[in-house]
Parts: sequence; structure tokens; C-alpha cells
Amino acid sequence: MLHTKLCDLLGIEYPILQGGMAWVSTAELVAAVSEAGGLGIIGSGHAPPEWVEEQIIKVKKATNKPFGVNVMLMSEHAEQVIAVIIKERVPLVTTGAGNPGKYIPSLKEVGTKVIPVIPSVALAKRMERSGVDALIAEGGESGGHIGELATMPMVPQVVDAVNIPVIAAGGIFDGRGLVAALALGAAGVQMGTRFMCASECVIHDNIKQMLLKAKDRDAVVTARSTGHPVRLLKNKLTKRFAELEELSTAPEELKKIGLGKLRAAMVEGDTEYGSVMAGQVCGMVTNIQPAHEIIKDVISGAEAIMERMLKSER
Ligand code: TUI
Repeated sequence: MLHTKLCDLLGIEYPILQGGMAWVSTAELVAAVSEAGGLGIIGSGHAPPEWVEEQIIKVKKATNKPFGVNVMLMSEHAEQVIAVIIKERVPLVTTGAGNPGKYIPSLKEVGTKVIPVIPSVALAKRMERSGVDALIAEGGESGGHIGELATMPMVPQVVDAVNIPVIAAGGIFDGRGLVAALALGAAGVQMGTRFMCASECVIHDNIKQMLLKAKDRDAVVTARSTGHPVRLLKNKLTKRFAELEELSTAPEELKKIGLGKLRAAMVEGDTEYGSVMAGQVCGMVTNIQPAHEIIKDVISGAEAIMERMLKSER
């Protein structure tokens, strides 16, 4: 019932992508999500190409299913990471935080599918013209670097503007979110925050515990004044950011304070001054469970809703 054209495009069983999160989506999580019938995506962030290559090799050893790599285009290593992806013939690339235009021809040449994250209709149209295979419309409910629009208004506007599959991201947590995304015209969803509490996710247990305790309003937006807003779980770092923004601190100063803080959170477990990127669904994270259970829960939840909807139509 939940088979969509995205499943055919990527050769996957369920239309669920796991967001490529820096320091979070490593080979362990990626392989588990792909093995479970979704699509796991390595988060390369600012990582050097050697690390990305190692992760790709690890995933290939653990599963024969398709998987992807997310390239954060603001990374100084983006070009070399793309070269590794081409060399390793990775099935899918997603991109974030920029325009992947110049890399598209060489990726397509080796058969790698290209799916950029886009924050607006204008960029969606431009990307479609560049020949990408699908788009991820990511709303500001997401964790990490975000755009202006929310998922609910952005997805249908992007769907109406292009003729390629659109994947909804931002604010999606369970079967309800998947059905809602499909109702908006999406061909699938990408989820990040929910997979942070997958058993296979390697982030520090302090951060998993912080997520389990988080409530509906705990994922706040900081650094708006820099022009690059970021959604993070509330802690001493977000408080410090708010104070400095209040004092009209220069963007370069704010940037300096954020440097290295994502690693401090995810790897070292610094819940106070770490940058705990997470989305607005944080309040729904209530347990740590294997990736296959997460996928099963989303799919069975969505199927139950759709069955109910069909019955009430009769
Ligand atoms: O990329 C994200 N979210 C991210 S990336 C990230 S990496 C990082 N940050 C700090 C420290 C260490 C690592 C954390 N969160 N989401 C996808 C996304 N892409 N959201 C918005 C965009 C976007 C924005 C502008 C995509 C394209 C774009 O294009 C502008 C243009 O026209 O070039």
C-alpha cells in the first residue's frame, strides 16, 4: 500500500530516508536502516574524504542494499567527498546547505542518483532543470541548518512546481507524518531526529537521554542574526547564543562560538555547551529502539491510518 515511485527510483522497500546527519549517521545506523528496507544515508558534514570512504566501505560490507551519502556543500572537503562517491559508485547522493549544480553531470555519469535538499520553490525548479532525480523539501521544523518555510506549506508548493518525486522532511516522526506527507503530494519522507535514538546510532548516550527527556518546545532556533539559522535542543549554548544575539554580536563571533560544538555534543556527550541539533519532533522521542522497529512502526502506523480512511469512505 505504501509503495511509491520513490521506492522504484531507489530500489527500496519503504519510502523512508534516514537524514544524513554529521557525527550521527555513521555506517552502523546507515546499514541498519537500509537492511530494514528504508534508505540509510551517511552524514559527511565537514569530514575528510578518507573518513567518508571508510564509512562507505563499512556499509558495503554490512549490507547489499542501496544507501546514500549526504554532502554538506559548505564543507571545505565537498569536492573530494564527491570524488570518493564517484569512485565508490555510491547509489545515492543527497546534498545540503547549497547548490550541487556543478557536481551533477559527473555523478549522473556513474549512475549515482542525485537528490538535493531544497528550502524553496525557486531552487526546486532550478534543480529540476539541472537534471536531479528527486528533491527533498525540508521545512524549518527540522534540526540543524534550516530554511524559512515550514514543511506543510512548502511540500505542496514544490510538488506543484516540478515533475520529479518530492520527499518531505522536517517534522515527520511516525505513520501520521508519513500519511500527511503523502497527502501533500510527497513520494516519501526523510526523518533525522527519530533515528538519533535508534539503538544502532553511535551518538553519546547523554544526547540520547536528553532527547528522551525533550518536550515539544525544546528544539529552538538560534543564530538567526547570522543569516544561517540553526535548530538545537535548548541548553547553556543556546542561552549564550541568545544573550550574544541580543547584544548584536557580530556573526563571525557567533560562528566562532559554534565551532566544534556538534562533535562535542554527539561524540563527547556535552549536553550543556554542545550543539545538539534536533527537530521539533523531539518531544515524541520516548524510547531507544532498533532501526528496523522504527521503520516497522512508521509503516504499520501509516497503513492503519490509510485502512481507517478507506473504510470510512465506504
Ligand atoms: O544541511 C542541512 N542541515 C544541516 S547541515 C549541517 S552541517 C554542520 N553544521 C555545523 C557544524 C558542523 C556540521 C547541519 N545541519 N539541511 C539541508 C538544508 N539545505 N537546509 C537548507 C538547505 C539549503 C539552503 C540553501 C539548500 C540549498 C540552499 O541553496 C542556496 C543557494 O542558492 O545556493
